[in-house]
Parts: sequence; structure tokens; C-alpha cells
Amino acid sequence: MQMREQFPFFKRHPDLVYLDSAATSQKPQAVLDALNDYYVDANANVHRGLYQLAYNTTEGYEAARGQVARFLNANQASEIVFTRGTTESLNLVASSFGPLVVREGDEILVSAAEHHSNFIPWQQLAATTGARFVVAPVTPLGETDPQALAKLITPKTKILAVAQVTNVAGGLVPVRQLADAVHANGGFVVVDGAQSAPHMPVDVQAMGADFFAFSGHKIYGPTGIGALYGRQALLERMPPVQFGGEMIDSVTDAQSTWAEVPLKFEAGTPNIAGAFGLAAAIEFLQAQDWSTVRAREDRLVRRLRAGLSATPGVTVYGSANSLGIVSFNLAGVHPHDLATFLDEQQIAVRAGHHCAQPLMARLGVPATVRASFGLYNTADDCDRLAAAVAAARGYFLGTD
Ligand code: 7TS
Repeated sequence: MQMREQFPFFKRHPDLVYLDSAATSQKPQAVLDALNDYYVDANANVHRGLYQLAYNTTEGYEAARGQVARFLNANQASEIVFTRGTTESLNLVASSFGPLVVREGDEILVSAAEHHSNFIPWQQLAATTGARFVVAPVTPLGETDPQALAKLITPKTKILAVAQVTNVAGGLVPVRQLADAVHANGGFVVVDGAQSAPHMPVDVQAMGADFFAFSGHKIYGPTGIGALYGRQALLERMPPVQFGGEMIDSVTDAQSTWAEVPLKFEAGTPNIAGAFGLAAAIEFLQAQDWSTVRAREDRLVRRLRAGLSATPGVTVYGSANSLGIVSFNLAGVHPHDLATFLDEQQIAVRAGHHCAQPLMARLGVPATVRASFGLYNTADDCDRLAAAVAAARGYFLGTD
């Protein structure tokens, strides 16, 4: 079956050019079926029922955790905590692990290209611990600059928080080299995988991540589910941040003790349907051939960059090595106006600061327009966007 046909969304929106997969991807039938099957066939709460159905549902939920562990090449399933997504995963590390290792005078290192959800939690942690929040400069085209980061790693660097792929310029960061330097100084590495997991195979051990966060909805899965990978020994040291059902071992009037990792981080009824849907999304992704996916997406990125660059006044950020993301601006036209013009032509892109205001400040712009690809995008989508941007120039600025 053609890739696009596996996504019912495009049957409802046959003429829409959807170029906003970095915000959220569309869902294949297999994921929709898994969600539906869960509710029709397997709906019960987990980790508590003593009837067969609840037992089976718990097994399915834990099997999904195992699937995430294999997807990331974690050592074991207990290193996977289900969360609402990348934001919750990163906040969990900052609020639970952060205070265990960060002291006054230590340094927390990030790049100015980070998404706010991998920026603000660390800024807050620095403020509450008295650590120094160190923000590394980016390349002139808005990518994380690994050399700049490397230069700022010191014996005081307790945490390096870095996106493997950034959400505005889309460049790939060589996490392993940075991780080795941070570890040699006794620090820890937190990787934001929100934009890498949809586009490349992830291996948390090979990249040297102590923690790795991603969102299900960006890898063709449902919203409201994602995961945090953490090294077992580190998760065991961390206190829970939410309290209630499912996360306890025993409770008395005087005190409570916690369940083992990872359940101590999953208070309350979890997003069970989401876990089933996420497992289906991972199965769907793993059925793809990564080298074919990469080659296709690289061709689309190059084609779109070339197409956009043909219009005078267009600045394209990032590099041709971007993983499925092309951010740009058209001189003299506000990105929001351009996005509205494109919307009228049934082209869905994102315009704004992309939750990366520190990066916008470095680029000297309030916002950019961003096109981002999923498995269903085609060369025709690139050409329609490039032609529409050329038309927008005529519409807003007149032809010269
Ligand atoms: N980190 C990066 C690099 C991201 O791109 C995003 C979401 C997040 C973290 C947060 O993920 P969430 O699932 O918890 O929201 N990025 C975008 C975006 O670029 N446009 O919309 C959401």
C-alpha cells in the first residue's frame, strides 16, 4: 500500500499539503485500530485488577513499555517511564533528578537552540539551586553548535541538556562526543529526542544518554503519551514527584514507601490507551527501512530548500543536513502573514517562535515559517509550497 493511503487523515483532506509534522504527525490506520481495539476489547485499569481482562490489559501495557525499551535500545523495560510526552519527561528529570546532583556554583549547560521545554526547566533548576545556567551560542543559521557546547563543558558542568535534533533548524547533534566530555567531568546528559525519534533510529546507550525524552504524537502515535528513558541506577535514586495510586509500596498513617522503578513515577491511572497506540506506532515505524526513510526525507529537504531559495528575499535557516525540517523567512513579509496566505492555498505550515524564543533572539527575527516532513510527504508538496511562497512575494511585495 502507498504510504499516504495508510493515513486516513488524507482521505478527509485530499488537497491539504500538511507540512507541520514537527508539531504533530498524522496517524496511520494501524495506530487508530490499536486505540479502537483497546477500548472495544481490552479496556480495564492496570496493575490492580484480579480478573483475567485486567490482567491481560496490564500485560499489554507492560508489553508496550518493553516495545519502547527496544525502540530506544534501553537495557531493560524498567528504564522506561510513561509520561505525557517530552515536556513532562524533561520536567520530571529537572525536578526529581536535578536537586540530587546540582549544587550552588555548579553549571547547567544548554544550547540557545533548545525548545522551551528543554530550556526553562533547567533555568528554573539553576534558579532554585544557585547553579549557573550556561547558554551556548548557535551557528549563524540557527543550529546547535557542538563546538561551542564542547568549549563550555567544565568540571562544574553537572547537567548538559541538549536536543539530538532541534525543532527550528533540524540539525543533528553529535551527542556521543559531548556526552563523553560531560561524563569525564562527572556530569550527566539529558537528551531531548522529540525531533530525532521520528526521523532516525535511536540508541540511548550508543549516544551516551543518561536520560532521553520523546513524544508519541510526533512518531505517528497518539497525543498524551510519551516516555522518559533513564539509566536504572539513576531512576532508583530519584524521588517521585507525584503521589497517589499505583506508585506506592505501602502506606500507613505515619509514612509511605514507594513502588519499584518505573511505577513510582506513574501515579494514578496512566494513559493506557495511549500506551497501546504508542506500541502500534513503534511497530509501524520499525516496519520502515530507516535508510530509505532518511534518503527520502533528505531528498525532500534538499528539494524544498532549492525551491524556496529560487524566490528572491527568502532566507532558509539550518543546513541541508536537517532531519525533515526547513525554516525560512521572506524579507518584507511577516511570517504570520505568509502562513495565512499559505493556508488559503491549503498549505499547513507553522509560523511563530516555535517555542524557541532564545533562538529567535539570536537569529534577530521574531518568528520564522517552518515546513516539516513526515513519511507521507511528497516532492509535489515541496513544489506547491515553493510556488506558493513565490506567489506570496508577488502578492505582498509586488513583482519587480
Ligand atoms: N522538544 C522539542 C525539540 C520539540 O520540538 C518539542 C515540541 C518538545 C520538546 C515538546 O514536546 P511535547 O510533545 O511535550 O509538546 N515541538 C513542537 C514544535 O516544534 N511545534 O509544536 C510543537
